[in-house]
Parts: sequence; C-alpha cells; structure tokens
Amino acid sequence: MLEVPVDYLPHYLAPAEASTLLDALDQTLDWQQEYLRMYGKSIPFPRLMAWYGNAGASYTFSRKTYQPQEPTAELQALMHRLNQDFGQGFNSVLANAYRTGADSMAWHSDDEPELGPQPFIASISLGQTRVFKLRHRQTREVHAWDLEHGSLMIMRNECQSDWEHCVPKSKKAQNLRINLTFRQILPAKLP
Ligand SMILES: [Mn+2]
Repeated sequence: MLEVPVDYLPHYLAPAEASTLLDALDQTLDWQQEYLRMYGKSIPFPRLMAWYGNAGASYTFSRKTYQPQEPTAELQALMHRLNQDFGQGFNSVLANAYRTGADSMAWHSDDEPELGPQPFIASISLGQTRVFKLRHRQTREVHAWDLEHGSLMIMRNECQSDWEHCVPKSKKAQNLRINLTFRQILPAKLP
C-alpha cells in the first residue's frame, strides 16, 4: 500500500457554522457557468465556478486564464484561519458549486505550474456529501472518501504529481454542495 498524500478532517467546521457559510456563499459568490472550448465546440463544465484571490493571483487551467476577484469577507476569514492553522500562505480560492448529483468533476490533477511542484491544497466541503476519489497514475490504486458537510481534505506532497482525483456523478445526491479549494499561487517567473 502506498502512503496516500491526503489528510481528511471530517469536523473542521462546526455544523451550524458550515450551514451559515453554505447559505452565505450560495448567495454572495459570483457563480459562473464556464465552458471548455474543444474542436470548435463550447462544452459547459458540469458545475458552477468562481475564482477569488489576492491581486496578481491569476490562474490558468483548461486553457483559460482567470483573473481573481477580491475575496468576500467569508472567504477572507476562512483563508486567514487556514493559514494560521496550517502555517500556509494561501492567497486564492477556487469555488465550485455542484448543484445536484448530475454535477461532477472529471479525473484530473491540480498540476498547473503556478501552484509549484508539490502544492498544499485545502479543500472545504459544505452541503451535500459527495464522494471524492483518488487514483494513482501508475498503480491505478483507488481510494475514496465521503466528503461531509464542514469537512476539510488536505492534498499535499505528491498528490498532484502522482495521483489524480475526481468527484463522480451521483444518482443519490439531490442537494447543493459547495467546495472551496484554497491554494497558493506562486509569483510568476520572469522569462
Ligand atoms: Mn482538483
């Protein structure tokens, strides 16, 4: 068995706090339907997204560069708390809204160069419990967790270089899940 480079903290936020946060973020974040452009077609991502960060923390993925919006009060407070608790320098957060079990995230790694070679990513889950899977690139070993309301999943070390992760569609899941992934965008290297 390989060491799995994640830590799951099921009760990082108290349930009442997590519920207040879920409602606030649902109402106040600037949720966008983004599209993946492929072969001349525009394919909608099966979820809504919003990108927040400090000035300069622009982020390129799926061939599009996102300029960050200034974090809302709730996002600022959470980012500060995570930085204190884990001694990190988070400066940005990607928010994803999974409206029902029909929304999902395909297998991928967060291996964009602006995150550095071994990023430490803090992922907070609010609302509907959804399954999160991790698969090793070489051995194809798979691990799965139920990401519960108020939980924190840390991805660290080789999680992005050696593993992929996904949130599969679910027939059971009826309700909204909001996921916040806090990241540190490193300063752009000059050519
Ligand atoms: Mn990811």
